Amino acid sequence: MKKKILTLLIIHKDNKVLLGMKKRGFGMGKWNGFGGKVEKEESIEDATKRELFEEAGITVNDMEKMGVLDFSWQSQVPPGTWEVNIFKATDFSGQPQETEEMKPQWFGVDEIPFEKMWPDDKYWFPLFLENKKFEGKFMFDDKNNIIEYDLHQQL
Ligand code: 6OG
Repeated sequence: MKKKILTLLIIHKDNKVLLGMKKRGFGMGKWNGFGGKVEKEESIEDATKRELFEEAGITVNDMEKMGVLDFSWQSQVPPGTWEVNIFKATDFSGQPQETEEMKPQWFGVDEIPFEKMWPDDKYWFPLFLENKKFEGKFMFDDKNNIIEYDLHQQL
């Protein structure tokens, strides 16, 4: 089965998170962290930083891996999995700016717009916000509803 490796980084600073409105392509119209596909011969960490700069114009030095989630779609032909590696950073350099792909915006941790995010986010975001590490998998139908999932905190 084919596996694609992707990255997702969320800045979490002073009870706020920086998300971006995806303006095109996969996930268009949803708020999400910044990220994308890991390229050949690129490390996951390098891809995470590259995507953050491309999508929001900022850079991070330190980041922490918080979780790994496998996503798959029931009717996907051929079957495959997206492995999304989720990172947190607290400090960054530069000023978040709108790009062709994303429009960044800060949200208070009590005002995260889950109804306009991927449906898996409401399951793992609470762990992320509490600095708990996690792993899991989610399967979606062709309307992006969750059919089944499994999520564990990593101790
Ligand atoms: P590009 O197509 O922009 O990379 N991603 C997901 N994020 C969440 N929260 N839930 C999902 O559930 C996701 N599936 C993919 C990974 C896509 C970006 O979207 C993330 C990448 O950061 C299905 O290159």
